[in-house]
Amino acid sequence: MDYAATANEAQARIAAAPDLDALEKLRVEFLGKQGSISALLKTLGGLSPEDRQVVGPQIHALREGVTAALSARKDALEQAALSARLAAERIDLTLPAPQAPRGSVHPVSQVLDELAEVFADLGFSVATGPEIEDDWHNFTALNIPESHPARAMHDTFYFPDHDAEGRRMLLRTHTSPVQIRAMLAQGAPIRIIAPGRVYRSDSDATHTPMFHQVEGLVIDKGIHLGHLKWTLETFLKAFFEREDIVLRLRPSYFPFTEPSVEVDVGFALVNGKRALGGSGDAPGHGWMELLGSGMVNRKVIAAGGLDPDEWQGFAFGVGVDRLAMLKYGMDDLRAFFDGDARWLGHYGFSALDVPTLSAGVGVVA
Ligand code: 2NL
Repeated sequence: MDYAATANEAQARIAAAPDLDALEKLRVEFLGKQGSISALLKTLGGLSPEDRQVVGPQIHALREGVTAALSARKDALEQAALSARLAAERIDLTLPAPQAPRGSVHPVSQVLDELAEVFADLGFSVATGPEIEDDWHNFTALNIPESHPARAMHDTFYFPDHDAEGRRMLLRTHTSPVQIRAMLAQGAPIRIIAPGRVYRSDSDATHTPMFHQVEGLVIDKGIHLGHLKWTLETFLKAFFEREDIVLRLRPSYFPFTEPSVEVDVGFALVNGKRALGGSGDAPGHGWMELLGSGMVNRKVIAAGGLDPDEWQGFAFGVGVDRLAMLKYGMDDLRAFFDGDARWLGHYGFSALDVPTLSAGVGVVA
């Protein structure tokens, strides 16, 4: 038998195997239990030792040659399959990526950023503090004692349990306690705003049980009502981006300020909506109550650990949600906190619209 010719023929068929299935069939045909080369190996047993010495190595060489050829073809076919897969599954990075859904900045967050920017320019820093407060920081330090009617006015959410020191805990009804904490922690002089969430048990078309407030506090020597008026006027002009903002100061009462001043801003009716600007006394105009403020009560300065004969100050408070509605034209407060993505899509701001004084704190729609 011509083993060399058999080897050549087997090699040629193996090299021509089109895929791994065909290759496996060839392996079975040559080397399987019933395979042709296996059959040749079995014939060795029937040969004389002399013949076996001659034929044996040739058959073994044939088997090794075929085994090597099968292995080489297998590698080649697998490599080709991998190359084909890599070519087919290649990602074309030059294609534009599909637009990912983008979130937007809530108007309250936007306005809080704008307030921080405006007041930073006036030398104020931002102070924050806990939303769960004790009675003393929220009421007593602010000259609102236990029996004071203002406590009932505040419609406070109290916690059922007292803290480790036996203090009654509550959800803060204003951000004033942050300012008390700042006075105690850093002393005078002080120029801070305290923005954040506050809570009152109150719920109707114009009140939500959680809302946002910003308070401001200035403590220094020789501070008077003139500083208060200039600061609020400068703030409102920068925030509403109008030079024609006109203030009207009216006497009022808050336990934490003396004297206390309610601040109204003149508005005009434009297309049935109130637009701030101009004197409220002009024909077709009116006054809108916007801020509460006053000179810090001596008792509150003392509660903040300062000597009221040495330090004076003014303070103010204003609703952030109300400022946002006035500036950006929403008319339903409750929609602010519904979490409706469609509302946010309409009234939300781009995260890239960072308010700056140089570029304008407002956003052109
Ligand atoms: C309002 C009234 C006001 C203050 C808040 C204040 C804080 C300290 C001391 C004194 Cl630590 N006063 N805050 C003063 C006057 C008015 O808010 O109607 N807010 C919406």
